[in-house]
Amino acid sequence: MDLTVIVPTFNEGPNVAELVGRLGAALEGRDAEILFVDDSTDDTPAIIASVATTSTIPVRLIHRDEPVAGLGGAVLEGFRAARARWCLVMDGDLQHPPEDVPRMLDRAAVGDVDIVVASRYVTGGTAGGLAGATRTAVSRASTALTKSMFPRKLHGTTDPMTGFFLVDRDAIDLDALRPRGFKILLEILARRQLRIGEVPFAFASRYAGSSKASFTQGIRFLTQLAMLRFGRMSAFAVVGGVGALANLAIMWGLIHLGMGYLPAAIIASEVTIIGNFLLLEYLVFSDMRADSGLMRTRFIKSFTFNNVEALVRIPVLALLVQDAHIPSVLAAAITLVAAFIVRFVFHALWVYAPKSQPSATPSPALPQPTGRTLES
Ligand SMILES: Nc1nc2c(ncn2[C@@H]2O[C@H](COP(=O)(O)OP(=O)(O)OP(=O)(O)O)[C@@H](O)[C@H]2O)c(=O)[nH]1
Ligand SMILES: [Mg+2]
Repeated sequence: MDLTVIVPTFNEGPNVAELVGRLGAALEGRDAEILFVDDSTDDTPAIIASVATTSTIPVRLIHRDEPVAGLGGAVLEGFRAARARWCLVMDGDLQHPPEDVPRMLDRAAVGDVDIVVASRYVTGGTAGGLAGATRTAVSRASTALTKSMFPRKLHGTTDPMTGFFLVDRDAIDLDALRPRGFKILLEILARRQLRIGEVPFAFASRYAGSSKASFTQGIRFLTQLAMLRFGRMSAFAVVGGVGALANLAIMWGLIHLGMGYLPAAIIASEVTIIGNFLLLEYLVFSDMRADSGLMRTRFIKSFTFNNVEALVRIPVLALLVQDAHIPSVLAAAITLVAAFIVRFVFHALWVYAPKSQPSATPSPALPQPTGRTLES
């Protein structure tokens, strides 16, 4: 088989017949299959099954009852199940015109690239289908930010965030991918230096159905970027830094309201500890939560650890200053750095340790794959 077309779908029923029909026409005479990886909560799987019976090319369906890692996880599952070595990934809402697929195949057939990216931003392409000026600006800005963070790996592409690309599955290390959220192409390109080819395409409007893009997806994307570029520890450090600032601000506010500095410091610390825990849950360790038991248990561990740490750090500081004669500011810095490292190790290995067998997308006990800093 020459080609597997992977289509991730979430409640795209009204688009299925149109997509399969146009793909069938565009791929006439080629040995290709369409593979839907579906996380729908509506009747989309039934529609796919019925369209499959009249399609001119083979249609397969993987329906995930327990979706792992959203859109990116679906595409990864598609790569694993694909019958062909070359896989084309496209949206199920016809924003990616099936008629452009032959041009992508022709580009790959030249034989000098591992991946062909269909770009909205190369000469000849357009992003007209992006709804509204805000979406366009967000897309442009995040593309620039992403490219600046991986200047070498993304050098060959103007559109590292597109969901429309053709890739040689043998050129990517599926086990190294840790998809989170929407941007699977970024995950692929940032992990390993690939030879990239590009063809322009006109991004269309949605054919039917509704968008799954959201503000939450935007936050997920920024975390994905930070983790890919700097590793999990840096995301942890950012959260810690934000917490420290919040701590001081709350303390300052309470003192201005007339509270004594000690109770103010205690309240500020406890509020910050709780806030930090929530940020860790939803940003830094979101991919490890599912396998690490109850949120309540994680909270108790994290809360206890941070309070014990605060209680232990001060006497240690006194020891360093009085007995080891280290200057107090240097001693404070040493305790803070040590506390940071211990806190990270504690959270990564204990609070978020997998309880069950890893589910479909492996969640490592060590934050290694996502945590690894990547060369650009
Ligand atoms: N399997 C799976 N597919 C998803 C999921 N979320 C989105 N999709 C699919 O991914 C593709 C892209 O999602 P869209 O909602 O079109 O995102 P978008 O193109 O940024 O947003 P619009 O411009 O409004 O269309 C579509 O085919 C969706 O059905 C998911 O959690 N699982
Ligand atoms: Mg879309």
